[in-house]
Amino acid sequence: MALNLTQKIIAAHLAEGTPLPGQEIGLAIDQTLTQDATGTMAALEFEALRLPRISTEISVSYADHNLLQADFKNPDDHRYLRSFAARYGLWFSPPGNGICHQLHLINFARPGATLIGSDSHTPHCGGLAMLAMGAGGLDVAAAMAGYPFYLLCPQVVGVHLSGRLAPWVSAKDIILHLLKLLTVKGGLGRVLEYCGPGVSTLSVPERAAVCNMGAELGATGSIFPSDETSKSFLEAQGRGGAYVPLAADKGAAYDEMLEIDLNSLVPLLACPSSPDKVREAAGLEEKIPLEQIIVGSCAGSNYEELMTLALGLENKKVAPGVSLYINPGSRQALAQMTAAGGMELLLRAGATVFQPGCLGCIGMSQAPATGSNSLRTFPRNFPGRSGTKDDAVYLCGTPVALASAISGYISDPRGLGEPPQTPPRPDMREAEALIHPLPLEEAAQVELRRGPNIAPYPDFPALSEDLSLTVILKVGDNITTDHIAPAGAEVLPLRSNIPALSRYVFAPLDKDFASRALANAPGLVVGGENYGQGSSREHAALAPRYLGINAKLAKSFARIHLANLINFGIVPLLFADKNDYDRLDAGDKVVIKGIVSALAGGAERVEAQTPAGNMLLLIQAGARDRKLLAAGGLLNHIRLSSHAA
Ligand code: MIC
Ligand code: SF4
Repeated sequence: MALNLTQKIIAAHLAEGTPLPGQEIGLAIDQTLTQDATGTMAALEFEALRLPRISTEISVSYADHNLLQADFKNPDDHRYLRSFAARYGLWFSPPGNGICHQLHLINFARPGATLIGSDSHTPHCGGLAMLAMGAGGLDVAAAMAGYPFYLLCPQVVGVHLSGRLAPWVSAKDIILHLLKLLTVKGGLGRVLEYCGPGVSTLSVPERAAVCNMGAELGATGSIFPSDETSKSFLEAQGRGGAYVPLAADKGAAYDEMLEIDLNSLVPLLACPSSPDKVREAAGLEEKIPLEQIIVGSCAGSNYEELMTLALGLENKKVAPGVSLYINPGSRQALAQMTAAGGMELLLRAGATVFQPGCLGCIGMSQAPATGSNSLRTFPRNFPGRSGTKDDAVYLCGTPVALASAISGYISDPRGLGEPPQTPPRPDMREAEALIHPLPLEEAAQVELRRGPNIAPYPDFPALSEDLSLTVILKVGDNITTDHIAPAGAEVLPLRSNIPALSRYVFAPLDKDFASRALANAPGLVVGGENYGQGSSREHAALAPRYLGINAKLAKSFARIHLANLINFGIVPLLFADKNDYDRLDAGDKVVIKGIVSALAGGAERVEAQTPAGNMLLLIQAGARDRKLLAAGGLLNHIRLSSHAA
């Protein structure tokens, strides 16, 4: 049977289940990545499994998010991660080296392999024909331990590309176009597989940028074939041996097909405060004055982008009143841009160059001023994520950022004349500062160095048969994990200290959530559609669980958040009749009897008694998920299974 590329990689890694869309499957995982904001917890979880060493082909621990050193917490966590990597056989990428996805693409990605990462933009490496997916830290810890990664087998949407991007139209415009078409929940349960003659016109970094922001569609993954362009990219990195040609078989079928004529795309941007509020840059001139522009993030900071900006600013100045910040994606890109003369051009134009890393994308510095507009080449702009309440963040590709930096307003780059020719990437591989895994005997001697901010991992009891829950909060559609477990410079250093972090749960929406949840436990949160979209942070499940939230009831859940809820024993429930959403309010008591028996018996629905009468609720959990939920979460389940064995 003719297979598409996604089906081929799934078939080659199938550990459990039948690979039919919607069925639960387990996949063998070749590589994992973690970053510091989610990785410390993932490392503690791996430690809890009490194994001598990781079992993957490659696992890498990156330090890229928590870069500010305002006190001991972030540097302590980095020291712990470095010792964890040395002890258990991971590569370690120290702070200053760059953003995990940019680094993984150049150093480790290989066509045909599977990758999961504790970061939602892990699909970036789909640009090199990997099946790369975001996951919660506990799932990544389990994969490092050699367990399969469980997910619902996705539908595969073929995205047929024809033509070629016009001058000043960037790869970012391809994905912004798709976001406009499909919205932030349009990719749910799907992998987007790019194909057609337009593929060969895109470089590997451009393909990766498109795959990266597939996360904003809620997609399970995004993938491009591997071809001569992939080969040259790998060879330039000294990794030609990793190349294999890979594409869908002739005549392979897709569950759905989309067509994009690249010639027809124009410069786009996403308006505040959702990546799918997309409109054309043209027509906005003079309308949106800017005080800040940032070129950076995993989706917009490689060598070619930095050089396009630098060459475009040659003999020009950044508009008065605009701060233009550059956050290089990697040390290598920064060194390449410097070697090609870009650094001098940027400095002469008045730009400020920061260290490689996530920085303002996750509110680790670079917060915009009150009441100002900020334009960023980042993947997401959820409300308040920049660190400033009521922020107005616009997202775009590098050409729009360049034109706007010169004018001081959001501008269409097509008025800039001929685009500059970017010189080929200088070879700057020696700039990389990756630390190799240690051999086993040496590794066993390494002492783990935990700082005082690392709190013991909380233990959770098994699920009770009867639940009498109080609705602690009711929220609307498209609630992000940035609402549930906010990021930013104040909170991120607490990611390895759940008691401290839990005080901030839902803080952007409701300052008293944590104290109310603790006082009224066990609790329930009621949500709308696409609940938990955005980042992979398992803290958005773990911290509410710590506050006594036992169940979440929504109209629909985002994929990674759903998996995280199950991993920490929070029962995910759906309204059988979505109109019942209107019948529940904060403070209501919801009683569900016999939930453990319902899970064990495979029941698809349970009845809940509420002040508005009885309601039917659907249990959104597969056969394996039900065991995890009954045990009180994945770690409890693993412990129970290993005792039984
Ligand atoms: C993000 O872009 O939201 C993050 C910060 O990279 C998160 C991970 C985190 O919360 O640590 C993600 O994308 O998963
Ligand atoms: Fe870092 Fe932003 Fe990319 Fe998340 S989206 S990995 S915070 S650069």
